[in-house]
Formats: sequence, C-alpha cells, structure tokens
Amino acid sequence: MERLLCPSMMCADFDNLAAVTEELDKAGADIFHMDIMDGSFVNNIALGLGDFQTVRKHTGKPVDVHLMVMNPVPMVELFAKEGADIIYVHYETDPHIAKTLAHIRELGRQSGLVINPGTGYETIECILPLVDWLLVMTVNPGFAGQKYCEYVDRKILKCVEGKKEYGYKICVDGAIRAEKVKELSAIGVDAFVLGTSALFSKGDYKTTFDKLRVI
Ligand code: S6P
Ligand code: MG
Repeated sequence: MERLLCPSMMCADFDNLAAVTEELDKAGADIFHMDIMDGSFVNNIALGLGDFQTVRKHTGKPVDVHLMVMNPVPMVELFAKEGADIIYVHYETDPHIAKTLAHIRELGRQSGLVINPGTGYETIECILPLVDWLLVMTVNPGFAGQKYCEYVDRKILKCVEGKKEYGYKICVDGAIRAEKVKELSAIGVDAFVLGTSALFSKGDYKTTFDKLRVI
C-alpha cells in the first residue's frame, strides 16, 4: 500500500520556511502538515496564518492544518478560504464536532478528525461517516520531540478495521520513527506525520523519504 509522508512544518527551519518548503516538495513530500496552536487547548503556540500562507505559496502539494485550538470553527473557515486541503479538528475541542465536520465538507475541503491518545475509537465511531481523514495522536498534542505512546497501537488496530466500513484514511502524528512507519503501514495506516524523530534530524530529505517509502 502506498504510504503518504507528511512533513511537520513546526519542526522546519523557520529562518528559511519558503526554501525548506520547496526543498521538501522536490524531495517527495506528499502532504504538508501545519500545526496550529492557540496556547489554550495546548500549552504552546505554533504556526500562524503567515506561516500557512508561505507554505501554501511554495508548494502545489496538499497542505493540511491540524487545529489545536479551542473554538475551532472560525479557524476552519479561515483556513478553508486560504486553501487548506485537509482541515483537522480535535474531537476534544468542539461540542458540535459533527456539525463542524459536515461544515468542512460543505466548504469544499476534506474533513479531518483528530483524537488525543486518551480518546477511544468507540467514542468517535458514530461520527466516522463524516470523516475523510482520521488523525490519531501518538503523543499528547502540543510539542514535538516527545515519546511515542505505545498504548495507542491497540486503538490504531480498531481504527484500521473501521476503514473498511467508513472509507476514511488514517494518519498518525507524534514521535513517528522509521520503525513505526514500517510497522503501521503494514497494518493499513495510510499517512505519517514526520517531525524531529524521522525527518528533520536526518539530513538530506530525499534520502530520508526514499528510505521511508520502502522500509
Ligand atoms: C504535536 C504535533 C505534531 C508534531 C510532530 C513532531 O502536537 O501535532 O504534528 O509536530 O509530531 O514530530 P516528532 O517526531 O518531533 O514527535
Ligand atoms: Mg500535528
């Protein structure tokens, strides 16, 4: 199965965001992953509108936004207008998540649902018909460079099972190393967010992507 490689742009060199975007694009990145944090849902602030616009301007590849913000609807509308291809909203941030997911589709974008390590498959199963992409967090969101939560692997198996019925794609995010790309793509995970663990600490992007595609 084809695996999609998604650089996490909060881990990129910010002095050279435009150049890094072009370099990653040329090296074979499939989807650009943009972590948007508001300092409220998570104790960190990352990537804003200007960063998104720079990346959007320098690649023709799909760009996603991972909204780690409370009250996500205004951000959904903003990033839909700015040309985000996939818009991910955290289950934990939105009391009207079903409405928001439907709204993302109405805006002509692919709907993404994100779940924290502590949110169960059973909790979200009833809204999976509204989901194009399911982003499973394998760390608690907020920071790069954390430790992979091994206990999430059991839930990933259930999420993979659910693909058959609901037809969404699965992406995993957080401390994804090469071994996890291998192991999880073998069971049916489609896409991998790559940060410090697998990409930005490894030197040449093309060599890294080529290796991760066949491992
Ligand atoms: C974390 C965020 C992620 C990280 C990415 C970093 O809250 O959603 O997208 O940027 O996971 O990767 P790593 O390998 O440093 O954990
Ligand atoms: Mg993320």
